[in-house]
Amino acid sequence: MRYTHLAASVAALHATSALQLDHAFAFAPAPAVGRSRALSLKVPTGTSFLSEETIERAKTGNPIEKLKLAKDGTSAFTDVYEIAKAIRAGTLTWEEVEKNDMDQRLKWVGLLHRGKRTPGRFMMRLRTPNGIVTAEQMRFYAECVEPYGPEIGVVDITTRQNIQLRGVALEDADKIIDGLHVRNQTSFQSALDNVRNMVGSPLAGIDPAELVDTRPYCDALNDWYTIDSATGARGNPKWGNLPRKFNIAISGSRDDYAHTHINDIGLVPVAHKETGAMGFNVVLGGYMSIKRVAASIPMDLWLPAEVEHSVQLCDAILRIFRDEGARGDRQKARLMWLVEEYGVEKFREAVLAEMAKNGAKLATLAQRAQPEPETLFERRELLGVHAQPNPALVRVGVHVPVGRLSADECRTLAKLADEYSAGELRLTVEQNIILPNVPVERVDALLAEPALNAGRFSVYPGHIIGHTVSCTGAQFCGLALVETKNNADAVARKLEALVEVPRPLRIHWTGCPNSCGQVQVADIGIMGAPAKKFNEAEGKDKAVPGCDLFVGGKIGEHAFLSLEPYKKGIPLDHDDLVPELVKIIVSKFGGRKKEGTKPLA
Ligand code: SRM
Ligand code: SF4
Repeated sequence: MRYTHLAASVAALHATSALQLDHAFAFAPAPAVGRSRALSLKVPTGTSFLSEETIERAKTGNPIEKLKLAKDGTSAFTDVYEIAKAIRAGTLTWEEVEKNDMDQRLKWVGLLHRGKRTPGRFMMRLRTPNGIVTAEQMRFYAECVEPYGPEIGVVDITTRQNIQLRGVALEDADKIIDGLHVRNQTSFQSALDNVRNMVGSPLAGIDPAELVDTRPYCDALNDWYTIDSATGARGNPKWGNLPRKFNIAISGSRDDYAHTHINDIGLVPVAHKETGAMGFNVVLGGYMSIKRVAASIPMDLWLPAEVEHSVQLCDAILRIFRDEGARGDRQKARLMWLVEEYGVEKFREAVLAEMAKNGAKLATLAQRAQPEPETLFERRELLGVHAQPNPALVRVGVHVPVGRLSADECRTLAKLADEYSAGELRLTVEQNIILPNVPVERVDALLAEPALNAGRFSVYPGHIIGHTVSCTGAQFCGLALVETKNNADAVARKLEALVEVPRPLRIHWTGCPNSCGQVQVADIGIMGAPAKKFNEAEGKDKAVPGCDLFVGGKIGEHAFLSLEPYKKGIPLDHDDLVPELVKIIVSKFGGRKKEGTKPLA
């Protein structure tokens, strides 16, 4: 049986499901904003906001454009309730859900069908603005994934300081969404043609070298993007039909922990040369993909550090991108292509005109980019124990191997946060955790906790293990050429045992050229790729899982993307890969073989 999209029956179903929640998920009272979408007969869709001209281009556009015109992605805001309810009632199975809803439109509520690896099960991508989560939210994540078992019921910290829940069955999705909404979080509009998690500084508000506290910016931008201003509900049709994904990052210090250079919009904090007022230089168009990897380019605009201005800026850029961005070739649809089509100066003019139309003050718009500081600055470490402005408090960075958490581990982190950091946890784009505001007199007790010594977590994991990042890879991702997370963790441990390095060594793994694991920013990047190896039994070379290696990416001030592979087609077998990596670590990063290990081949 196929389900039908009848808004009235959806409304009835939703009303019932809100009343008949079982006790699988614990709920708190609903907050005033960010509640789940109230259903009505006539709701605007993403396409309702497009001009005739844009719709015409979409009609002859790529298959995703046609799919969105046939039925809007925003339909998922309500369909998810209908589908979940029907599956629970036994009147629908997941196999009967319309294929484009299953594999594409449900992405508008953050549900990504992992059809190739775990048919019928979803990854649910959340939005955690500035990467801040509470102990209570951590426990909720554990509760959500636990029923799916330890193999697929896991939680990942992502490279956008965000959370993904795994193993999710459709019949539970509506309850998880409601559970997130009452906790003032959402999974809405987190995948496909939507703006991703707002990335900020993981040290916001606790940093002696802070230039801007990024928290209010990330929160305001998250709400601007996901809350429908007409209804106050999560799910904003105004941005329901963009031409492509879109990334926004706000840096809070000279460290650029948010990676502004690889985001479509990056706000880089810098003081005004004459007035000394704090503000942001705006950079545009950074992105990574199979076909092209590009660092951001300066927009030559400085905005005073006011939340209102940053929302006006993003609103203007996103409106232009929504209506004018390419709807044909998806490989040429990211913001950079539109900026290049305009030319930076003309694009700047168009954005400022739009901001002025929306009420931005002219004095705000008149400023050109301000000079960035030239004094030496070393990007600071996030793991370990570090001072905060208040001498009575410290931050403690905890390594979470390749960002993967079991349900039990989520609860362990929640307990640590409750006991030592007033229930707060910070996520980093390196897929780790920071416990903020730990009282100095409690640090020894925290460092002695069994969870930080006997399990997978640690505060001092070592220069290599502690700085290994990995995308999802073949365990769950259908685009992956290789398995990444297990390999990344195992190889890091082997390298740590073999070599000493004088500083943290950032090794990033990514399972395919989409580069979700950002290999181009890494000291050493490992990207899944074809390789061949001599097969003894057959007496000839045979295709094996392999990788290309990238060397020399830089982050922070003067960031640099390593665009060309340093070496291609290395078999992923650790006997082949590890010696290659040791050679690179010794020759390029001042590494030294440890005593008692075999000499290099
Ligand atoms: Fe990504 C597509 C996972 C950060 C570039 N990314 C995917 C999909 C959705 C593909 C799929 O359907 O399976 C992956 C889901 C796998 C899964 O089951 O988790 C996926 N991307 C991830 C995550 C989870 C990697 C991780 O383990 O941390 C990251 C989630 C971030 C988040 O919380 O939203 C993730 N992806 C990135 C980044 C890094 C960043 O944002 O700094 C990039 C490069 C930056 C960028 O986007 O410019 C990135 N992902 C892509 C691309 C290439 C984009 C393009 O313009 O072509 C794709 C493919 C696409 O969009 O067509 C992609
Ligand atoms: Fe999947 Fe490729 Fe992204 Fe890794 S880089 S999560 S393999 S799309």
